[in-house]
Amino acid sequence: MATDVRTDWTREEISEIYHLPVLELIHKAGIVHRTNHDAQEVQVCTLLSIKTGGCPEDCSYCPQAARYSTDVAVEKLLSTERVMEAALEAKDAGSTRFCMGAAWREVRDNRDFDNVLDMVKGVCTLGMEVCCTLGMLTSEQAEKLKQAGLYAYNHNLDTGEDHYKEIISTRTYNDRLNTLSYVRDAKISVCSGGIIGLGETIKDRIDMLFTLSTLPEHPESVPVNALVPVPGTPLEDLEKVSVWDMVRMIATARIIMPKAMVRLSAGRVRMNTEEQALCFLAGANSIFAGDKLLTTPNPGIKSDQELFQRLDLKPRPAYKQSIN
Ligand code: SAM
Ligand code: DTB
Ligand code: SF4
Repeated sequence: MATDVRTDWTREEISEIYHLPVLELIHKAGIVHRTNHDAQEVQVCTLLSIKTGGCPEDCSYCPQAARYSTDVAVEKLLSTERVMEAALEAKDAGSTRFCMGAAWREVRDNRDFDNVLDMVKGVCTLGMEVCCTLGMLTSEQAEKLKQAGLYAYNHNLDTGEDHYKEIISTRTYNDRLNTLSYVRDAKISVCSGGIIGLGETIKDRIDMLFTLSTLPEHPESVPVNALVPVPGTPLEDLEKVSVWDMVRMIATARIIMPKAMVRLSAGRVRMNTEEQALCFLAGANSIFAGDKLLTTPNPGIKSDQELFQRLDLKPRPAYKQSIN
């Protein structure tokens, strides 16, 4: 029962779950979580920005969009050596997934892409799950990434379809969905989630969860980010989302996509141990470690070690599947 994977959820059903009394919601999500995963395990992932800033898109939350004036300095693509150093360091610090991010609208078939393929091959040899987030792809580019050994591709829906237009004008929701389908067709593991705190309504959140959970197959990985408001971006003054909103989002994702890894992603710098514990109780089972996400601060390794000790958590191994 709790392990049924359904792709025919309705918005009404999702809304009903989202609006359950919050402790009831956490309890239900906890049962689904324990039926499908070892709830003591949390996967530790590391992000690396391999190409920073100067992005032509207008995502209104993003410090890397060229059109906003932020503190982010534009950098060209890192060398494969630099990337390998960072990946080794991440592995030594206990990470089992390494995600390389580029501030690109889309991948172009040029030398930079060839270099990224080399980076993927290199990081693969370390036995970590290799993930990339490079913007839009064609199906041929997805194939090439697969052949290089890419395990997962991150491409977020960010918010519900109606709200999307308020946040980004330089591409459409359908563009995002197309890339996700090329990734799926290339047999690459799909990572797709969103951000809360973009001024969206609860209906927008439910719309996003509906789209994710009614894809032909659920994403294997669903990051839930809280907006990190960055000075200079249009969303710099938006209010911090309440931890209860984060909990509702995580728990609902856990219940409707029981086997997915639900990642407590951006926003942990503004959460204390107790708040993060609530997110794990609600079914989150992964974090990004290291003192930087792509460009914004994240809790350091030491504070995460304390978090794991305090909450009796253990790192989840690479490539581990859900149980049942
Ligand atoms: N350029 C590629 C793209 O947009 O698909 C990949 C990198 S982009 C920075 C990856 C994701 O980071 C975005 O889809 C968004 O969900 C998240 N992100 C960016 N800025 C953020 C912020 N200020 N707060 C929270 N999440 C953010
Ligand atoms: C995701 O959903 N969150 C991560 C990862 N996927 C690429 C990125 C968060 C970025 C936060 C803003 C920054 O550090 O630039
Ligand atoms: Fe560019 Fe990605 Fe930032 Fe949008 S989220 S501006 S596509 S780097």
